[in-house]
Amino acid sequence: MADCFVGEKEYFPNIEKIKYEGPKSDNPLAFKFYDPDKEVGEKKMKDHLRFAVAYWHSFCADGSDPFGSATFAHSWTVGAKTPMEAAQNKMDAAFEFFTKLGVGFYCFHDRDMAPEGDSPAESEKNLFALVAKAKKLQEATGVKLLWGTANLFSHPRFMNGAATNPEFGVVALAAAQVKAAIDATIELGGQGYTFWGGREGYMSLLNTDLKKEKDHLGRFLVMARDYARKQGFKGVFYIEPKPMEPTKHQYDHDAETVIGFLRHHGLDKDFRLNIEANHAELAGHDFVHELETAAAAGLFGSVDANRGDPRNGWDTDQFPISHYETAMAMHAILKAGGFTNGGLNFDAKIRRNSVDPSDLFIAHIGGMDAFAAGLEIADRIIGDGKINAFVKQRYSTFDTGDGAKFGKGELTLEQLAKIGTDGGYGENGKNGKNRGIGITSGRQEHLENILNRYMLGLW
Ligand code: XLS
Ligand code: CA
Ligand code: CA
Repeated sequence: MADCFVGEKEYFPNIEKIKYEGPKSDNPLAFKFYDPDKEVGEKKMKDHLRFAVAYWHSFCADGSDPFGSATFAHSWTVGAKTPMEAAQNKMDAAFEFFTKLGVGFYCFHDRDMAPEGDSPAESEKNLFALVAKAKKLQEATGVKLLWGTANLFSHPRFMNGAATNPEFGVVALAAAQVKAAIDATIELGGQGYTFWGGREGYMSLLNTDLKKEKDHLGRFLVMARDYARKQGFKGVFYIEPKPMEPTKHQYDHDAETVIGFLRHHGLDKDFRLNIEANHAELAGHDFVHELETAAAAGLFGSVDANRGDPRNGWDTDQFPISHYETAMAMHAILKAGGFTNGGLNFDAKIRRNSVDPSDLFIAHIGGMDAFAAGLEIADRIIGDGKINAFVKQRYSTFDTGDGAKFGKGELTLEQLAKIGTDGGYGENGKNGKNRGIGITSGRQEHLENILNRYMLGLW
């Protein structure tokens, strides 16, 4: 497969480019639903879904967890004489993987790509050596950068936070890292830059000045935005909400919280939300709730595609497999106009006992198929129109007359109250057909049954 790897060594030698073989295929290394060039509505599947691979889980994680050591023996680290050599090999493996899988994008943290040096200057030098290589590999393969970010949570210096750290020196070191990661993202033509507030939160209010920390976070993001724009960054900034873990409380708690924060700091023109399914679950929300909340504010941007485990409340970052969830998500995304700069980034990791090199491919294939199926179901929902027509009809009393005036803000409370008393809407049980106005079925079960027919293609 000489066209699928550009380094000297092939890291996945027994795996060929993954092809679409359809739902009846028994081949675990083939797509069952994701047919990249298939037209769905007005776009090809690949342009709707804009899949990205997460560098960190796929090429950096070693299978260790709090109870046990590494289980993955990555072929790209074996035999490397220095951390920089290992990082170069890892990048060859990553681009071979992207190409064989057939994704258009990837996402990375600075420290995924290059090892930390002995000083900020050395760390930056390491990063830019790898950025130069990534640039060549992007050109050779056509794979693009969806977004870049800085890892402001792994190093012990960030144990009390980065932009919200109680020590100024740590905030300054975080700035050095963010500045370099923004430069790297610009150099690689990144379409976005993400802030996930790794440890921007608190473990105890007894030792925390909450107001100061939140002010510092806002100030830091304004500075980062201004710097990136000055350097010519045209992409989108994202905040990725998460309610907890690793801190007890993260300031970017959920979509609604982040929307308020962005507006408060005047960041809502430059920032959008990157919604992660597992984080929604940790916040006690459905994935689709977070997507619709972001979209309703005009701030939907991108997605970290994964799933949690509803039984344990951890950030397990498993690959998405539920067609119900992906259908609801794609319906929300299509209603919001689809992706522009964003995409579906698989922020997901294989389990630590998935040690066969093919497992990484199979996991991504499953996730891509789940979203392709979700896209088709969402397209049926929209194309057939029954559900959306019901919703439109449900609010139709606001389309004309006084209802429309209310929507446009053309009524005072006195006027609205007068319509209530004199407008002929009746009292309970008198003018309404049944038990009075407002006693109208929400038809939830009926709509759920329609959805299930779309799910199975039996509409
Ligand atoms: C961790 C986050 C992280 C961000 C990128 O929970 O999901 O991986 O997506 O820093
Ligand atoms: Ca994430
Ligand atoms: Ca996560």
